Amino acid sequence: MGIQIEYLSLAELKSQPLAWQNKVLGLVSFVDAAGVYEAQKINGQIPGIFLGASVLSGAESASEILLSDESSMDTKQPLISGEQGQIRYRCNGDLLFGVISLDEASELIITSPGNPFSALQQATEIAYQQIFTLLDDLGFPNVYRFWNYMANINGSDGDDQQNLERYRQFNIGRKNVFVKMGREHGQQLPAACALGLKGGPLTIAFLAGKAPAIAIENPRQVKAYNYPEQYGPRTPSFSRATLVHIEQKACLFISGTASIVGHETLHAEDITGQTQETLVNLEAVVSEANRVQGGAVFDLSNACFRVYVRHAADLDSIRETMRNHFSHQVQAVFVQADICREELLIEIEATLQQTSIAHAA
Ligand code: 3EB
Repeated sequence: MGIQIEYLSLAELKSQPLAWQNKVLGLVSFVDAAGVYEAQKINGQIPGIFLGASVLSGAESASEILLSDESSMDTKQPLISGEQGQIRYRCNGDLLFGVISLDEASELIITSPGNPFSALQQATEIAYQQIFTLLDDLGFPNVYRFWNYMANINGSDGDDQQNLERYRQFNIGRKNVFVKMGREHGQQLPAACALGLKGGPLTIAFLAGKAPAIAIENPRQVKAYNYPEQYGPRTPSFSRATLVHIEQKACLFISGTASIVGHETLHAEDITGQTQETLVNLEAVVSEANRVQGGAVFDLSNACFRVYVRHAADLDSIRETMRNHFSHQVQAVFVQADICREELLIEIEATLQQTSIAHAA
């Protein structure tokens, strides 16, 4: 069964008929902190994350929704919803979407004074261990995309022995599980994003499937899993995008993309420079995906962008830079979030569906 990706406002999401909700594999949605509780009541059956992140603009596409595609033949089969450990998931015959939230004060986490492992590292390990166990149990071996959100991503809460930045603690936990569970295949890591929110538990969403995925890298950037040690003792386990063919339709899941060339952050304190560099990186990832695909099936200018903005005051500059780049208004949601390097002011992600069947391989 195929996949279809839609973008809706929270109000539209709430007003969809049950028949529509029954096709939803899952969703990632931004809601002002005050709205999170209300949003969570939308449908207990749909695994979704409602992130308390201020929507600065583009609320009409604040929810990214992954639907099981109706146009395929075997659509009569209902989706299966389930829970395992702290995970809630939904799947069809080919795809599984799941979410897990772990409070760092959870009883699953040991915070005795002698424990050298920070609460965030432990939460990360528990979450990823549960995710890979579920995927092994249910037979969805390939992860296409991870969404990672955590509080205070640039802080160092003193909980860690070396007083590491929390994003680096997260990277240690993630890498430990990838290695332990045989998922650190170098070239074939999933696409991902990792953002900081004002508060809340470690929250991870994931999309996995039976079809293999092709990891896409950005020729302008060092592979993140090969970053030098200056960015932390363990490198981030993700690739720049994953290309996957689901029911003959090509999909490109583009990771959080920022103003990094080689491994270095460029344009510190320059929001226009960072936005331009990020767009060049996004274009480079899309060209690389089209090269691997063997045809121009992906077009960045048709995307719905998820734009993470560190300083709300930068919104207008970012929008202007994007308008200049694309020479037309693009669909985008802008949310306030912290990026995983202190100097980064912006990160952009997108999911692309192939624009033309004619060019398909
Ligand atoms: C970068 O390119 C920016 O740790 O999963 C982007 C996307 C970034 C995903 C992750 C980090 C992650 O290194 C940061």
